[in-house]
Amino acid sequence: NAQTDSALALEFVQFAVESGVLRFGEFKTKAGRLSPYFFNAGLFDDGAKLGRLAQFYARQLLLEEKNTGLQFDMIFGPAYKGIPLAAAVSIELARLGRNLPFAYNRKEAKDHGEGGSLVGAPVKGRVLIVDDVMSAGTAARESIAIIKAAGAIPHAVAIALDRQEKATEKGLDVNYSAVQYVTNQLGLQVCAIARLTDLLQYLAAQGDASPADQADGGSLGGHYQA
Ligand code: OMP
Repeated sequence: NAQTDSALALEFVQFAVESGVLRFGEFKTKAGRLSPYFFNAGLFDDGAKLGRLAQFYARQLLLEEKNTGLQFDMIFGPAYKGIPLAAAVSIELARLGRNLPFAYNRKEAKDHGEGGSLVGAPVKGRVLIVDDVMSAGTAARESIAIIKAAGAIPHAVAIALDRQEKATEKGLDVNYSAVQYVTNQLGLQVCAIARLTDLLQYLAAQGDASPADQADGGSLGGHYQA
């Protein structure tokens, strides 16, 4: 699964830093972990940035297709942040000649109108989940459950950034990464445009030693899992 292309990854990290999406400081993640950096995909907040972001996802997906034979029948964007991402990636893939059905969920089920909590194309076949970041893997597990409940096959997850952190089970850290968990135990292919190691490489190349020095296993609170 280590299909990350390092030139593409470094180009992407630079784009994220320049867009203010990737920031350094002191943050707490959803899993309650302290982190010296945070990736806020909500700050790809104009049409040009969103379009460029979609191009990175599409390039990564085509690379996975070439290297691993990745195939999928439709695209799913989990609420909320996955919705514009999956929409933008769907548009970009169609532009590249791969037009596929697209769906997303709402967080609150609707009791009138079309009803249900899924919107868009029928969720069936091999589904690609498009989301922003994987940390402990909780968001991926939730999307997988939604797709299974719809009777479809969760097949792959495309993310912009793999933080390379430990998975959690019942709220506790385990000794393998979230990506390993999703890949080996849940059977999905994980496609990340960039990973923490690419971010560290980018920082080292910038000659900005401090965040890279900080971002070792220790200051990542022991959650880093290569
Ligand atoms: P997990 O569910 O633990 O894998 O965390 C993934 C989610 O955490 C993402 O979908 C975001 O909502 C959020 N997140 C970020 O957006 N950027 C980060 O750098 C870190 C997190 C996070 O809270 O872990």
